Amino acid sequence: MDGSSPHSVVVKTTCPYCGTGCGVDVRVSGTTVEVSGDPVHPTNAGRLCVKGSALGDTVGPQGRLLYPAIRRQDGDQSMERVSWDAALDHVAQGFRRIIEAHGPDAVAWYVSGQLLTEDYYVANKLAKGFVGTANIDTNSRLCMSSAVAGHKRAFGEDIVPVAYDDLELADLVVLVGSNTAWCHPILFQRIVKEKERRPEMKLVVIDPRRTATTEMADLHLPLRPGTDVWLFNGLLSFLHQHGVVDTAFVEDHTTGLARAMAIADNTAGDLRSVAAQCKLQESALSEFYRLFARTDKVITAFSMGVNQSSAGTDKVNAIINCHLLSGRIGKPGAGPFSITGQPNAMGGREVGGLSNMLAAHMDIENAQHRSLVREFWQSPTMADKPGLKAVDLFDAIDEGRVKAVWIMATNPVVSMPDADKIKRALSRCELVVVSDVMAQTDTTAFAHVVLPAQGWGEKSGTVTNSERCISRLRSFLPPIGEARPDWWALSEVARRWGHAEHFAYTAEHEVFDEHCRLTAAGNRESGVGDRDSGGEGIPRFLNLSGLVGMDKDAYDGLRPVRWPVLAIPDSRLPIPEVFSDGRFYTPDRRARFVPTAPHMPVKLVDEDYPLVLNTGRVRDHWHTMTRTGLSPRLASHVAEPFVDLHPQDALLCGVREDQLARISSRWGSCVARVRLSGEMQRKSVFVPIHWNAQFASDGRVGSLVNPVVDPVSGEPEFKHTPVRVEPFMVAWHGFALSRDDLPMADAAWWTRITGSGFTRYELAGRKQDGEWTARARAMLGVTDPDADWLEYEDRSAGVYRGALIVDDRIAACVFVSPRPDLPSRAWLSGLFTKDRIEDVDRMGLLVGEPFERGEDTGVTVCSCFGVGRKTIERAIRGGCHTPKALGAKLKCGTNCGSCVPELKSIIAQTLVPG
Ligand SMILES: Nc1nc2c(c(=O)[nH]1)N[C@H]1C(S)=C(S)[C@@H](COP(=O)(O)OP(=O)(O)OC[C@H]3O[C@@H](n4cnc5c(=O)[nH]c(N)nc54)[C@H](O)[C@@H]3O)O[C@H]1N2
Ligand SMILES: Nc1nc2c(c(=O)[nH]1)N[C@H]1C(S)=C(S)[C@@H](COP(=O)(O)OP(=O)(O)OC[C@H]3O[C@@H](n4cnc5c(=O)[nH]c(N)nc54)[C@H](O)[C@@H]3O)O[C@H]1N2
Ligand code: SF4
Ligand SMILES: [Mo]
Repeated sequence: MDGSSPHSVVVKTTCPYCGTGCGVDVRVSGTTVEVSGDPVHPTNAGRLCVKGSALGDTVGPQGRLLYPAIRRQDGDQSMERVSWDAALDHVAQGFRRIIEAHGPDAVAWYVSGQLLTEDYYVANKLAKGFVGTANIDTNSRLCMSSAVAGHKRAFGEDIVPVAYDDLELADLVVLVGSNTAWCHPILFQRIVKEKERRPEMKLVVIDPRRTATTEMADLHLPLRPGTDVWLFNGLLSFLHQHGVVDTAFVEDHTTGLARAMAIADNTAGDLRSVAAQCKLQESALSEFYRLFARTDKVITAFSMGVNQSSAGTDKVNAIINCHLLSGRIGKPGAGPFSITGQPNAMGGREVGGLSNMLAAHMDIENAQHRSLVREFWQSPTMADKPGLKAVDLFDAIDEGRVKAVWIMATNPVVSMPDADKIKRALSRCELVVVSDVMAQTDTTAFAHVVLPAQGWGEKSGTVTNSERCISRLRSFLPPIGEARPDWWALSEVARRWGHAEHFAYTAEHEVFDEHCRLTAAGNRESGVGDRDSGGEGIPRFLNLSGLVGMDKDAYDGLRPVRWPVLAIPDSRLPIPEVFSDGRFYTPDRRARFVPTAPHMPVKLVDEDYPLVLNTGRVRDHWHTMTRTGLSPRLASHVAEPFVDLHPQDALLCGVREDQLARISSRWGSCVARVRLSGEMQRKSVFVPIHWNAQFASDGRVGSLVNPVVDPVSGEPEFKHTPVRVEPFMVAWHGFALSRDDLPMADAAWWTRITGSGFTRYELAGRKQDGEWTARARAMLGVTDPDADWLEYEDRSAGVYRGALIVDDRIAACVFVSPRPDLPSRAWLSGLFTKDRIEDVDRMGLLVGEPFERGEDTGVTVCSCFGVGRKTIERAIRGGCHTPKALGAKLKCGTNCGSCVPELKSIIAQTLVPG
């Protein structure tokens, strides 16, 4: 904290969204929280993307889980508020009863990369060291467990060998299965900025879809989904054939080349067959291979298009193989780079949050590692075999083998594959405990006990970003309701089980210190140039010995620091580039080439399910929307769930743009608005992951997803599920904006988002009986016959408009049509900010469009400055033909830059003649 005056205290903290890990400066005055980028944070140097900039909108009490509660066993089974003591007694007794009767493996934890390192450490220690079960898995299983498995196979330890600075040093950045522009915006901006400075730097994007990221690329390879292993085997073969081999490095520091090479040559030995397999143009593929071959400083960065696949771990190793062969690893500006999704995905890996890991980068299956950790923890009953991975864990709950589960900081009813099965599993489970910050989520609906956790701004601890940089989250707000830190709740249960002295933490820094000491324990890698263990100990690159012994003040003052942090006598010595000495963490200290035999992930596409479902993220929402759903600024960029298809597939499925469609797989179905963006290849459809029962009647795409997993990592195949798409037939489309919450009884389909001073509902229904006045008034809850009620109806056309005015302000409005051609929401939203509705506004409401030209700004494109598409189109027609010119006139794209790719594409579309 640094305070120049008592009125402007700045708290330095870290953004709780993506794994980029930007530093945030917070100023609190009264009830307003102002955020800006931390100018001295090494990650973002003062910048924030739109989600980061809108953090202030998400810290209020709205929707928060305020008190612990237990489900009543009788009557309506509602949740009853109880004291923390009573709730924790209930949890401790319930778990103990099940452990005593059925053994430790009958209980489980399902945790999250959104926990802080301190929470994660305590959860892992409690389960593995004091209950004696490794049934603690995390949503990181769904996210980057393939990267972890790939790193371990190749390097012997889960090490990310690249830092963000390397991206700026690289001459070629290859992004594989990563929509970085939307999902890691500040990282992407760093690449784009560097490319502007050095136009010779090249960006290649490998993604079946056209995305905001491909929009900025020099070369986009829209490969057939799931064919990455062929593509990188082909590259390995190509490099070998063209002599791009670092022979000295390969001979001295690797093993396994011959087998990996044989597989690559056999499966992808010639360009033509790879191009055919990946459905790419041979010329484009060859351009990429040649570019890769001739560029020394190349980084291959990858995320969910690689990891979330039944061939995920092989995809990772196929990429790493190419870097090992060319010796492009352990050098500035070169290496394979797994970009992590969640703010603390990396911290979770450090404390061993996955069910097949131990703590501090040690292995649960290694007896020497186990005994070190057992001794360190003074553990009475140490788990000695890997626990269940997420998909298996919920199967075990479904089958009654696991009878109690404690879910923390994740929403599996939405985010797991085959998500309807998760509902069934939780409804059968004897004891479901959920720790969350929000009261109503699809998962808390199944809880027997809910425990309120502290949210961002309240909680305190550390997170580690994609480049191994540890940053502090600092609290700057008092906890809301009775919210407590997650590590505290876990420690209190441990205390009730008689382990008080081992969980006697009074504050976060004590947990962090213990974690740092464990990374140093038995880790003889204590200095630069002295990487040998001398035959003793357990050498690990993860080493935080330099952070051991911090008291609260030192911890509070901790600046962002990238590990390893070594306690060496001369701490000014620079930390070596990872692997720069060519020594890895396998028993023989050599890296491994891993043979990767390609196979198609999707075997099930057939006449019934002819399309491949790809799922992923949109720019302004975060996962299940529990927090971004609170921000009007973030809500309007993409206001509804959509299904994006190729126009020809849409034709074949009988669905039309802007109509609704049902998407079904063998596992489940959802309903979304049809979009024909031109970004999809034939046979592929894309649906965003964010919508769920809190925000839509039928929007949970997780219910469709094939629960098949990668055989090595256990990561599910989120990107390729066979589906079909059909029209969702309705008689009317509509929307309502209302200051009060509305019941959705009249609609066959609805979605809901937050606006400034209102909630916006998109609606569709089956019953069209012409009685719209009564229906509309009932929908908006208008009972007073003398209410100031405006309406327009054209019965023959099926068009209806109604608005309620209270004290000269608009209170609610509803618009209905047989087609989705409804009035502009942007214009109507603006009316809710007016203190007084004028006559022209009343007329506009009746006519269904603004009376004054220019009042309709259109759908939000730039969320930072609230600039809409129509405003942008007008400026383009007025002569602004570059994103820069638009930025100069309207400011759009000049803050976080996430909308620049969209600005480019709007310019192209607007300037097309006709
Ligand atoms: N706005 C926003 N940002 C986020 C998040 C969020 O919810 N919202 N979540 C965070 C988290 S936890 C994560 S994990 C990251 C995810 O970040 P990303 O991985 O960038 O995001 P996704 O949209 O899941 O998928 C990435 C891309 O993989 C492509 N893809 C699908 N199949 C294949 C394939 O077979 N091969 C290849 N090469 N590509 C394929 C998809 O078309 C998609 O564009 O984002 C983080 N950042
Ligand atoms: N179809 C499909 N499904 C996917 C993916 C995909 O690409 N496609 N991606 C997968 C990936 S990569 C990920 S990471 C997951 C994410 O999926 P989830 O983890 O299920 O999503 P979130 O909405 O982030 O859930 C976090 C929950 O924790 C709460 N919370 C926030 N902070 C705290 C805290 O400090 N303590 C506690 N106790 N609770 C807190 C939030 O309110 C929220 O309810 O989704 C996965 N599911
Ligand atoms: S890129 Fe955006 S969401 Fe990610 S950490 Fe930075 S500000 Fe937060
Ligand atoms: Mo993730």
